[in-house]
Amino acid sequence: MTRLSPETLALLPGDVARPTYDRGAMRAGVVHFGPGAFHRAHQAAAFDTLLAHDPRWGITGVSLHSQGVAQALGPQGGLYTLALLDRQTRYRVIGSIGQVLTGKAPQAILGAMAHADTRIISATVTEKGYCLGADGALDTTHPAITADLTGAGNDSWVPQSFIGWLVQGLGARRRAGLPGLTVLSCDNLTDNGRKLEAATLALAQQVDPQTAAWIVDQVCFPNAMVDSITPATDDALRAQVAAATGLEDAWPIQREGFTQWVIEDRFAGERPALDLAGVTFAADVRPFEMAKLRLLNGAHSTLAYVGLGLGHETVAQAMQDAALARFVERLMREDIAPSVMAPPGLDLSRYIADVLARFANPAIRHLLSQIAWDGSQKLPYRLLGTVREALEAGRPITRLAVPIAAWLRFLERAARSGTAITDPLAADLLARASDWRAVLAMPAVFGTLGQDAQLFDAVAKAHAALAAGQLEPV
Ligand code: CS2
Repeated sequence: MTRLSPETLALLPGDVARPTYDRGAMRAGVVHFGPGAFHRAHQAAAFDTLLAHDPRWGITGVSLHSQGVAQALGPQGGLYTLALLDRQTRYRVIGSIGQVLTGKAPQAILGAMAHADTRIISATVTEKGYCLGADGALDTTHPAITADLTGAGNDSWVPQSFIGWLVQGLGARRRAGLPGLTVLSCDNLTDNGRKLEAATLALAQQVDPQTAAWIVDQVCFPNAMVDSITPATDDALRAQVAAATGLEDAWPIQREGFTQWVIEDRFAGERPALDLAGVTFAADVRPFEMAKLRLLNGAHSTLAYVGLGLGHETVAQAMQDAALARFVERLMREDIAPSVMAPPGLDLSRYIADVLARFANPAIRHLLSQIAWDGSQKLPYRLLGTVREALEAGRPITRLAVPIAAWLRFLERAARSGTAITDPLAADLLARASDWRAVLAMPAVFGTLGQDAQLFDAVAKAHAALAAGQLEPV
């Protein structure tokens, strides 16, 4: 079968959307770390829309630790197909990614970051890519950060961590006399821009104080909230895309029709006109982040750990389980919503109903096991902040303890059956998993909350209820 590429674009059927701009005239205004599915489903599509108006906002992707994306997109000239899963699936070929660099070419990465065309360095490196401790600050005991703390303030240093790369890339810009730029985090962390700013400065102050001062002066780190459900690519999608487009695509992407991107209006220099692609610029993104992380992602992780325990495979299947769907809705409405400050103009009750309808969408096969990845990194942002605030306000945490207990049981099952889990703390978690109390005592995940007697009690009850096949402790 013929491969998707700039030369074969014209073979696409008329109903498949494709770049309407001259890709040859595209310049790379963005260097993006982590060009995985979430980025390619969402931000790259927004820039693809913007490129029809302004050729300066192409993207150079950077995959530090894997070759897969570069290998898939290289022969396709950066092109890939996005399947939009609505009542009727629509297909769109995205052209905004010009090239993908890998960690094997550090000088090329540095060259891209310190290029005059680059105005934004953005990231979807997932929670663990930030190397933060439970307090949200840079974890200086993290092996990649320990290595980067010996980094030199010159162009030959090859950093290990994403934070190290930011310090190095921004340092190279400073040394080249280039202006600062905007560093845009698009990951699911509360206060993502501020946390990234603090972590970058913490490392820069140690290894390159001149660059640290320059960052304070010249670089902005807006907060941002990104939302679109993006199930991982599988062979079924590859086959579906081949059938619909007539071309072979090594790595197509799929996402739900819904998409939202809210960016804090805090740019260094020019702000791209992403509003043309439906992006909202807001003075304060925190209320949007909080509503999304606590309600949507909190409920997602609950469905994942409780649902897997009940033998469900996908989010939509778990939502068909009436008792589980009812439990998740009550959790959102009665336990999470009171800790969420609604963004201006957003009706929380309506938001909850919309999120639940998105979860129930039968057109989306979103594996619970995908959401269950990296629990130690996700739970603090998705559920533990809500628990902490509920405790402070004297609200009950009976139901909030259920997803925590379900995660502990998920770890227990994995340890017992010898199944590998994806989590940067996997070894420690699995070593402790046979006794949930030992996991709850891990400060790297629970901070001081692990010592809270009320939480301990609620988790014990939830754990016992789940073991007895009940969702709610009585
Ligand atoms: C999911 C998210 O995998 C997960 O942990 O909860 O990726 C979720 O689909 C997105 O945040 C939705 O915007």
